[in-house]
Amino acid sequence: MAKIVFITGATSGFGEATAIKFAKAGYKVIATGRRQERLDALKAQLPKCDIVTLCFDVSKKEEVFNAVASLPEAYQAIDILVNNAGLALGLEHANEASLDDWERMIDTNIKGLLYVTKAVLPIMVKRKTGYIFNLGSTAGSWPYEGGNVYGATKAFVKQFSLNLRTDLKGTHVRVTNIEPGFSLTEFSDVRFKGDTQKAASVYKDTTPLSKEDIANTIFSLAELPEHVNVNRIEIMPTVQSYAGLSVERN
Ligand code: NDP
Ligand code: 8X3
Repeated sequence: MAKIVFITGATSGFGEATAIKFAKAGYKVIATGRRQERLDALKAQLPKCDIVTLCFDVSKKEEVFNAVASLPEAYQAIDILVNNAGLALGLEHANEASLDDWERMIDTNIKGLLYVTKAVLPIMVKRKTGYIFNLGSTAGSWPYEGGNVYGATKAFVKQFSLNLRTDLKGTHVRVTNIEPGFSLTEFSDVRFKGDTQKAASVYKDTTPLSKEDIANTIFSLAELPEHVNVNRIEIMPTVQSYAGLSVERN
């Protein structure tokens, strides 16, 4: 029987590429996001695949629980959850950053991920099988200027993933925190609020990870035998490496 994978943020970037990867491999895919037209386009480009779509905002608790409850019976036994929906807003230093932006990142990256997990986890625990992928980031481990709240939300995702894994002992539900570095998606368009020139400059003259690199990683982990759990995986493009600490000079 085909496994069922539920993906948040499947309208773009990692989530979209992950939906395509699993759908082409014969999984039943539940693709979700706020932009229905993108979800329709995804389904239309894969006419031979088994895809259902759900349009909801992960930061709205009721929408999340109603969406999961609305799944047709044939899609209810979710095997894999990819908690991918998320965003960064702004790159200003903390004293100049927008409090509204901070709240939206917390509402989406932290609270949204928790709502979806809470809605789906009982299905997995009841069936004593499942796999949850959370999209963390290198920003959850490595500070950078302007990463203030975005990085803090991803540090939350990392520690929540590890704690979740700990709580799930005995349930056969696996958890992996996926921690990508520098990757080309719509992430920077969103971060710089539609300033496409600024967003494009982030990826100029270098080779970031592609959305398919992350989709392939998630797919490979999902195909590992059930007795194997990769707890965290940090992935960078070869062009990216660790920076030094900064020093103020007179
Ligand atoms: P994209 O902007 O390309 O995709 C983000 C996805 O999240 C979209 O499908 C968007 O869908 C969805 N989304 C955002 N807010 C909400 C919301 N409130 N409710 C439902 N869906 C939402 O970015 P990426 O693919 O790069 O980002 C995916 C994840 O990967 C994020 O969690 C991001 O933080 C993380 N990440 C990204 C990295 C990068 O450099 N690109 C590196 C490390 C981690 P819609 O707008 O239709 O709702
Ligand atoms: C995205 C990677 O370095 O832009 O999570 O924060 S970074």
